[in-house]
Amino acid sequence: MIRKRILSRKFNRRQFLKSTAAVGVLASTLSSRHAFVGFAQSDMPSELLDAVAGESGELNIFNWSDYIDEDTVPQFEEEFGITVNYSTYEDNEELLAAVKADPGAFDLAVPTQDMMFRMRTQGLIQTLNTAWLTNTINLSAQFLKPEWDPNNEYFIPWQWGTTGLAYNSALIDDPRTAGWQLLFDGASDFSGRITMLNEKEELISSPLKFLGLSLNTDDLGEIGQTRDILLNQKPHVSAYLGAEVKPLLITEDVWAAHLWSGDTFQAQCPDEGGNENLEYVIPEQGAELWVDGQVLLTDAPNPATAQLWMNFSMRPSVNAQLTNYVFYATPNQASLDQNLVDEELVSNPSVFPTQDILDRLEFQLERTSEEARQLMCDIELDIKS
Ligand code: N2P
Repeated sequence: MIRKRILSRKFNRRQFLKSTAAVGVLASTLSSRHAFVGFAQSDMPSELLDAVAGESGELNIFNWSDYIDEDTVPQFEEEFGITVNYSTYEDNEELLAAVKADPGAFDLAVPTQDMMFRMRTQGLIQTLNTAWLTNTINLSAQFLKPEWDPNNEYFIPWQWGTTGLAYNSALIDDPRTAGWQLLFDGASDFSGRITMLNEKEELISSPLKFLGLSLNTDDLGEIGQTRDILLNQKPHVSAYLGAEVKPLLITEDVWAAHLWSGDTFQAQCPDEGGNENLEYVIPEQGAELWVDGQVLLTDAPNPATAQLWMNFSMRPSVNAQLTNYVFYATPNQASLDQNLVDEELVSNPSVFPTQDILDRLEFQLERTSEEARQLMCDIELDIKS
């Protein structure tokens, strides 16, 4: 069969670094020019800076692994004289457990929109001071007043993306790569060579989509059908994990993975020893669309400094730099309008899905049915035990 490339060419980190450096030059020219008139901090209200001055001078950030470019923290530290302690997690459950186990260890974290609901219900996050967050005006319309945060008072979007299928096109030449059938119908053909994401919301969403169902269904019969699919697949799954699959995809120990868009492109990146045979597919049956956002933890020791960071992250140049490095999509419309995001990313529908693709995608919302939630926990237990 003729193998159709999903990506016209592979992302190239060197090229991104070049464009990032160019942005850096522009930004520093601007800030030194405007520093004269106080530009560098003009987007930070003086009440915010005063509140920051009364805090410890440190900031404790808890974020997903491989989700920031290497210059962002040093830039913030240098501009504001803050020391950042940066820790990472691999999925939302790990984040939740860590925040509960050690309240006060972190100032801010970056859950996915559906985990934000859970954290809010459990009293783990607090409202933001929206008057301090002047750069919210830079956000794209779809992230202003979203269903999960109608007043933009809890959740400052960081990056967004999709959860789909990563596979090695040199090892798998199979029409089932068009969708979820590769990981389910094809599981026995690639036994021991496939991995699935660990978190139950993502794990159960994939067979729901494979069945043509909504990933937000509360119907117990529909959710129940995923149990058999996942149990049949289980003997062939080598692990349930997230970003840690990247080195295994690169070495070709794993041939196909249930994975997020940007992490797949990172594993593919030739300048970092990536594997250029990797492809990313948004399955034809549809998939999950998500946004990860920054939340202020209830026991944050430095709440003003955390909001200084959030406002900084919404500067067009800062958010574009993240996207250019991590290969996820920016929620910052001003970054796009100012052409700060590399064209190769903007024009790639696997990174910024076009409307016809978006029509097949769904955000995971709060599951209100207690029975449905319980059933998902039972299924997870069956799969993981
Ligand atoms: C970053 C993964 C974030 C994607 N490595 C999950 N929302």
